[in-house]
Amino acid sequence: MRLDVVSIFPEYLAPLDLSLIGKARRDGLLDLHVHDLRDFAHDRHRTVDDSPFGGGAGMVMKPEPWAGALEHVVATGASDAAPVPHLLVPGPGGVPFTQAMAHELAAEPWLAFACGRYEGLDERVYEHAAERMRVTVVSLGDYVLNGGEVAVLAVVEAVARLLPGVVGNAESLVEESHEGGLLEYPVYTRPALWQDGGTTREVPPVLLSGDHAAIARWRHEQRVARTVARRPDLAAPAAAVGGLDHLDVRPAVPADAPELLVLQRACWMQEGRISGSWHIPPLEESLEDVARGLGEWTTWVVRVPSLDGSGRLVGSVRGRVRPDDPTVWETGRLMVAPDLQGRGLGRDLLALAEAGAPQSVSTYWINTGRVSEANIRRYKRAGYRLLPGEGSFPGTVDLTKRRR
Ligand code: JD8
Repeated sequence: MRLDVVSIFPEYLAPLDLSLIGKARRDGLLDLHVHDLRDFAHDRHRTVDDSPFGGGAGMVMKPEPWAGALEHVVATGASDAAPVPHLLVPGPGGVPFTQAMAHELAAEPWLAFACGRYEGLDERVYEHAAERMRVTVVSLGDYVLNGGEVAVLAVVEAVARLLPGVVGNAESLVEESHEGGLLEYPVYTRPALWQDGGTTREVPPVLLSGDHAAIARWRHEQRVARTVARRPDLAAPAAAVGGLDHLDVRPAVPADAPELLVLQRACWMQEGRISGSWHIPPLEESLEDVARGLGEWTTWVVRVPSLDGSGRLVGSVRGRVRPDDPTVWETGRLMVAPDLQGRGLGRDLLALAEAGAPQSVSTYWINTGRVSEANIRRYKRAGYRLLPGEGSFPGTVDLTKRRR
């Protein structure tokens, strides 16, 4: 991978000579070039900034030196594989830099970085560059730095360490924070018993057990617990990755009714939109209807793990023996929060509901909108057979499955 960095403080990028990145450069895994912007300011004082049009504090970076610098980068780095670089311009208003973006950038042959200073670059520099190459304004985080160099150091390190051969043991890349959405687990090394002054500090015994399955389970639980405690914003998607196993599943209680009403309204909007009718029970039911339903059906709720059980309600399903036929188990209100769909939670919830059926049951029954092709495909994949004709409610179809 080729990297070009343009800055008025090229020495700021010296840390990229050190450690793994420095070694990767010496091993030819990384072709990094740092350029001084002032080399492209041709006046006696090599001026790169000027006062802002419209007034205001600070100075703005002039466009001409940037145009010259970018022209030089393209001229010296172009190849058939990559005639122009992907230009990344750090800025507090940019797209948040994430591990996912790091993976995307690590797949590219050539990245260039424009390090701004002062109040930023003349806006026409972005227009000029965008006419010649892909431009992404990227932010390191929601705080203000004095320039782009620190962001470039972070982005280059996060991207370069994903390149094959840069980090010796690639396996260690897998279990890191933000890989798979969970934070990292706690780590320990010798001594197993640390005499810390008057305190003897132990290592969790499971780590000394040699039971790799138990160690893996403990480490995953630690990752979920840390994520829930420190980054609840990451918890839901992360916890949902492994289906229901890492989510908080429990029988519903009356206090769940309000959140259930909200979730069912959100989940049936899709069916209402594609069926062209909002007259669907889950969309018309009142809070009282939902609360009454909790008394008539066995209902499960799924929450994001939290320290006090008040994690976000992200899924639910209910089941009951058909009032007039004890051999039939009806499953209903199977719902997964829209932002967490597509991770297998629906499949797991259906299995959970079926597992709740008493011995008398020999047939599973479920109903969905005639237009809900995705649901019908999902239930067929789960072994259900579509019954011909109109379902038990207008505009719906019934599906059944023999209990094995
Ligand atoms: C580039 C100039 C300073 C910013 C006036 C302070 C990134 N996460 C981030 N925070 N700040 C930056 C960043 C700041 C920069 C430049 C990146 C170029 N400044 C400016 C606007 C307000 N001064 C950043 N990535």
